[in-house]
Amino acid sequence: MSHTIFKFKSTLLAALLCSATAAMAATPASPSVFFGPTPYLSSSDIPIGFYSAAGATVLDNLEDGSLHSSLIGSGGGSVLAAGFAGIRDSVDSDDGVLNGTCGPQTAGRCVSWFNGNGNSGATFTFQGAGALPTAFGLVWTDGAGTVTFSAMDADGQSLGSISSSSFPDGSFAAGTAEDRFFGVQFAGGIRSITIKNSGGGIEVDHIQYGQMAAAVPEPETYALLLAGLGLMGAAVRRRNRMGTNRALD
Ligand SMILES: [Ca+2]
Ligand SMILES: [Ca+2]
Ligand SMILES: [Ca+2]
Repeated sequence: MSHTIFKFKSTLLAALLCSATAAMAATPASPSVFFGPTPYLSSSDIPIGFYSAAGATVLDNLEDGSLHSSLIGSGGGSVLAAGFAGIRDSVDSDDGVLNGTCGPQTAGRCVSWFNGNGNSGATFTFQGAGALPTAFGLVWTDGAGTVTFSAMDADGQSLGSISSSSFPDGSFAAGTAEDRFFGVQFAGGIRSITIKNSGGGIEVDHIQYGQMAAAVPEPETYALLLAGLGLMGAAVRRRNRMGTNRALD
């Protein structure tokens, strides 16, 4: 008899634990989180909390004249190498000195990604081996009008977008005070990011990705886990007591 009761309780406990696990699994993936636009003069301006403690896996400043092999750039632009001295606008630190500029006055350095059509913008798609990035960003360095940053998940579904028109200074020189970081985190993996602006051309730099810090479980998940553990503890206590009673009988 007691064996049957124990078996019933074990089944009940297993069912309860299963339902708690199912509830955890059924919790929708955390939504995407957008970062920026925030001022960016060097990699030390990556927003706190954007990457896990390991930092960026790849941060491409384009100074070697090509896009990192784990990325495909599309939208009509390309790496803007030497020869476009009048319009290059790179991240400030890429010439080795934080001085409010990185551009034509610095021979052979200050390389950016440029598209003469800001409306087409620039898309960077991850094509590397292994898991998709869960944190993916870049730095907008020049353009005009309203700037819009968006992202796609592994299946090509939109992860949303953010827009702002408050920071472009309307100058095509290499000033860096307007330069802004944009990024997105998504635990389910990010396939690509896109940035566009509604006026003029567009320049970007410091295309970068990595893994976001592990998500902190929601309070409801903790409650379910604790409830499951509590049930298990109660069942064990009851089983021990029954065992003691039987021994006394
Ligand atoms: Ca500089
Ligand atoms: Ca650069
Ligand atoms: Ca700029």
